[in-house]
Amino acid sequence: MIETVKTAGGHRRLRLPDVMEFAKSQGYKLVDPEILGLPTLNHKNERTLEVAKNELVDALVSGNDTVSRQIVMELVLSDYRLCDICDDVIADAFHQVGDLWNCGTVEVYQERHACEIIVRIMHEIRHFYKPPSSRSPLAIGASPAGDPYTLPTTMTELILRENGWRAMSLGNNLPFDSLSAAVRDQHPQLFWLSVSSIENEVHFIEGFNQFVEDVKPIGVAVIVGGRALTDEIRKQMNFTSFCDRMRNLEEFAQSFKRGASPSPADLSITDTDN
Ligand code: B12
Repeated sequence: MIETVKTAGGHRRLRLPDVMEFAKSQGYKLVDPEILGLPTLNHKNERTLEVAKNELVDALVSGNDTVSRQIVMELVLSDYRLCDICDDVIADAFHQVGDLWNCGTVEVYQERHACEIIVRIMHEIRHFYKPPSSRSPLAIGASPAGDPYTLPTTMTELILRENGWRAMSLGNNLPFDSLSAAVRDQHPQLFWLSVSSIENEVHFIEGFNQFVEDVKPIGVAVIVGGRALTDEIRKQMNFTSFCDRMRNLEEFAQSFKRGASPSPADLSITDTDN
């Protein structure tokens, strides 16, 4: 019932994503996750997302990567949806860390270290899901030049991969010319842009609309999100869809599970269409 791989020495081995998929699909709870290299669960203390967020803020601010990992992993191994964990725990914890920094309670190094801890945890969660097959739809994305934020684009990649996409985040701070080259080289069905910070609005809008024009012949759908995209800015941008949180992205991504071919006309999960 669980797929195995044969090692060079002839042993059959269970892979983590296969065990995870089996346990989840059959409704089993992991009793000793440490056997799989995961943190020990604290079963007596099942957390609500709100409690988990507050505990995560404390763990991140004190630079405690072990506790941060335990909090996030326990949620991932429970029945919570990954998109809710991303929106209501990780993103909201960072909003709180930002407020603490803003009022001088948290140092810049603590904020930066918190980002390091969470990026590592997100990369670890990636390995919980089966690697997408070469027939899965391809999505690539990034954040634009002048945008130093790494968490939102990494999170987008994770949610799309969980939902069966071959998703690859190209990173942050990337100029539109280079993003056009990536789309021309890779021919993805979906491109996402996460925008948390805009240096110059006029240049950004011009560059973005030119990018969309450049990649039009490839037929890629362009989905955008991020805190910097105000209503005013969005009105001037020619994207296919806007998602304001990972929950919206999941709604969209789920409709294209299992290698189905997406078309821009299907991208109607937006909170705000233009
Ligand atoms: C970490 C951080 C940084 C780090 C980032 C490091 C890194 N490696 O990423 C660094 C050091 C770069 C930084 C710099 C600055 N920062 Co800062 N930063 C933050 C902080 C604490 C967390 C940001 C984050 O990653 N959040 C987690 C993500 C996942 O949450 P999110 O962005 O809300 O994303 C959600 C949605 O927007 C959506 N989404 C986002 N993108 C996409 C894309 C798609 C496709 C989809 C579907 C959805 C989606 O889904 C996500 C999950 O729900 C925020 C606090 C905050 N409120 O976010 C301040 C914050 C954004 N920073 C702030 C400030 C002031 C600065 C600086 C000006 C500080 C300075 N004096 O230098 C600089 C500006 C840099 C710049 N060029 O913009 C202010 C901004 C205030 C304002 N009104 O604009 C904030 C709000 C802190 C505060 N409370 O004052 N920062």
